[in-house]
Formats: sequence, structure tokens, C-alpha cells
Amino acid sequence: MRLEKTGACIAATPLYPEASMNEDRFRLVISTSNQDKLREVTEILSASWLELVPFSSFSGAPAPKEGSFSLEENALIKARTARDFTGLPSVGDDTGLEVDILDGKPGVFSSRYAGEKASYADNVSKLLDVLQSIPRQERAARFKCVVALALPGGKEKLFRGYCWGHLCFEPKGDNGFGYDPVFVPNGKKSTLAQLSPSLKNKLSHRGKALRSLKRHLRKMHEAS
Ligand code: ITT
Repeated sequence: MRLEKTGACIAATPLYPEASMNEDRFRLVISTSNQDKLREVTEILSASWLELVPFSSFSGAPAPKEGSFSLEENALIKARTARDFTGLPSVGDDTGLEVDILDGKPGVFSSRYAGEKASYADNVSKLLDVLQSIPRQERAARFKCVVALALPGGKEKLFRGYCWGHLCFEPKGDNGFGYDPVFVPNGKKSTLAQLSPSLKNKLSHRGKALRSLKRHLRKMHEAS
């Protein structure tokens, strides 16, 4: 099987675990269709010993068939789809915003809260409408990020990260993506979208989950 990375051949055949471990850099496929997420994953995981390859850059890459009711299962589906297609270690990230007073919704349905093809703005607008009459002290929420690592040979591992805070009453800030403009992390007065990307990554759900993954990969790389 010939796999293309924007024109350049990056792997001639599916690699066995030994093959990918023994190279100078650890090659890791990132399975997401969300460019904002891909940017954050790249910023957080960036390291000289790690080569990050977007799954979308492999010609013919299939779309993962999500649809489960858990972030864990969805993250695994994304990682397995990339691992099975490329033969390379792969990661998937599934993230949800869990609002206390909504019994954890939108949760696993965060991307389609306002409908199948909803934009970030549609979802935020629906959430603000639903919470319109809810006072500040009852607007607690958290982001939960689940990162799944799927290795050639079948081993899999999950990494989780959380960010606790509350939802404000109107969108603020231009950084970040998704629900960031209405989420104020505990200990801050600004929304995640008002923080610099590096500060968001430092305290975010994704930052926490991916730094655990990075420590794990580093150990694997050093042991190879
Ligand atoms: P992939 O499945 O292709 O990775 P996605 O956008 O569907 O892309 P998720 O299911 O993990 O990814 O995310 C669901 C939604 O949650 C996403 O579309 C955003 O609206 C929101 N979201 C995810 N991460 C976020 C973050 O760090 N800050 C704010 N909102 C986020």
C-alpha cells in the first residue's frame, strides 16, 4: 500500500510496531477532521523526537464512523480507524462540554448540539438560550477530553483531561474555538477564548490529556 502525504510518500507499507519505534523520530498519526483541534494538538505535542502526521494527509483516508454514546468509544474509533489504515501509532481525541444543570449535556453531542451541521456559533447560541434564566452560581461546567492511543499490534490506551469552570452570559474573545468564548475556567476572569493559545493549552482539558500521552510516548520511544 502506498500512502501519500500531500504528494510525498511517507510510508510504503504498513509498518510493524518495531519499525516505527526504531526510527529516529516517533511517527504519530493525528486522527481529526477539526483543524482547530489539530492546531492545538500540534502545539501541545510538538517535540524534536516526535513526528506528527495528520490522518487527512493520507490519500483515501476514511472518515471514522463515530456514533457511540461515550467520549471514550468515539476517541478509540478515531484512533483505530487511522491505525488500521496507516499501520502507524495513531491518536484520536473526543471532547465534550458537560454542564452540571443540564445533567452533563451536551457532552458527547457537543459538536451537534444545535443540529447535525451546526456551526460553533449555532451551538453556543443554543446553549446560551437554554441557560438564559440560570444564575451565575448554577452555571458550573467542565470540558472532558479523552485521547485514545492505538498501536499497531492492537494495544490501546486512554488518557483523560478535565477543565472546570462556568459558563458566562455572552461570548467573549476571538482565540480558541467551539465553546471557548463562553467558558470561564476556575481561577480566571476571562473566557478560554480571551486567553493566549499557550495559556489555554497550559490549563485546558486537551493540554492535560495530551501531556500524559506525551510522557507515555516518550517512555516508549526511549525504551525502543
Ligand atoms: P473530530 O471528531 O474530527 O476530531 P470534532 O469537532 O467533531 O472533530 P469533538 O467531537 O471532539 O471533535 O468535539 C465536539 C465539539 O466540542 C467541537 O466541535 C467543539 O464545538 C467542542 N470542543 C471540542 N474541544 C473544544 C475545546 O478545546 N474548546 C471548546 N470547544 C471544544
